[in-house]
Amino acid sequence: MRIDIISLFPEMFSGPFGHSIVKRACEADRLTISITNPRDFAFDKHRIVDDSPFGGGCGMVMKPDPIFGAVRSLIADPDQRRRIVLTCPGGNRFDQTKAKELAGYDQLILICGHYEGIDERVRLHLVDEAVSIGDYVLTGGELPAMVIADAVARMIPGVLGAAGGAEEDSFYHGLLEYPQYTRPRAFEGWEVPEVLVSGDHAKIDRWRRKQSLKNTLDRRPDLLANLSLSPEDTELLAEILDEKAGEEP
Ligand code: 21W
Repeated sequence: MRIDIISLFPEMFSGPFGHSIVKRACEADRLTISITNPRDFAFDKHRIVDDSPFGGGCGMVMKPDPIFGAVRSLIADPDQRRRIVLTCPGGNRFDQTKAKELAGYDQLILICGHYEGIDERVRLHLVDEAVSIGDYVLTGGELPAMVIADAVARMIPGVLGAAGGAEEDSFYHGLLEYPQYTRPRAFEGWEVPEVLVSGDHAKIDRWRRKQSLKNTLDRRPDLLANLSLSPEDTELLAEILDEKAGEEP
């Protein structure tokens, strides 16, 4: 897969993409990440990429032509499966389902907005979809693009090594994760749950599934509402509810 990021601040990406699994994915040739600066597609004397808004108002708006030029320069094969995504505070909320969906394309082009916004013709005539990473205000689309690229990269088959597949993730199966422990077995008097050192793997699986269900019920009941539970899950949930009834008489 190829991820192209269009940004006026290419330096911002060297840190995050110089580390972590994204770097390993690139080294393994599963993924190519490339940053393109729209300024390289501004052909006036001062290479201007922004201008004041028509109709008045404060702040600057990104001009459409450098962004169209940058995107067009990145389209090598018109028949490729490609998605052009604009990072935008008002876009569709990015989530794990979207990450998985975007990982299915051959090429993902992420356009980072900056300043007060982008000329609307980019959204109307260039972009397939606008995406937000949550309800808080950032200074630009660069951090969102990094978040999206990271989440998409780890969904590419073969990118996650033996150390933890995406199949085990929280959200992947719709539940929160179970608690994890490592050595020492007793730390400052706090012991690791007995079941985890029992060696009984069926029992351990059942305990973990129950903890996942309990965490989800306690902290994100909205996630449970959207799941179809197996008969074992239903049984575990009944146990959890029984235990709760016992705790709060
Ligand atoms: C913040 C851009 C505020 C524009 C019309 C009139 C991308 C983001 C961003 C930013 C405004 C994302 C206006 C979560 C985010 C992003 C920068 C407001 C003012 N419009 N996800 N006046 N949060 N943020 N525009 O901030 O580009 S994805």
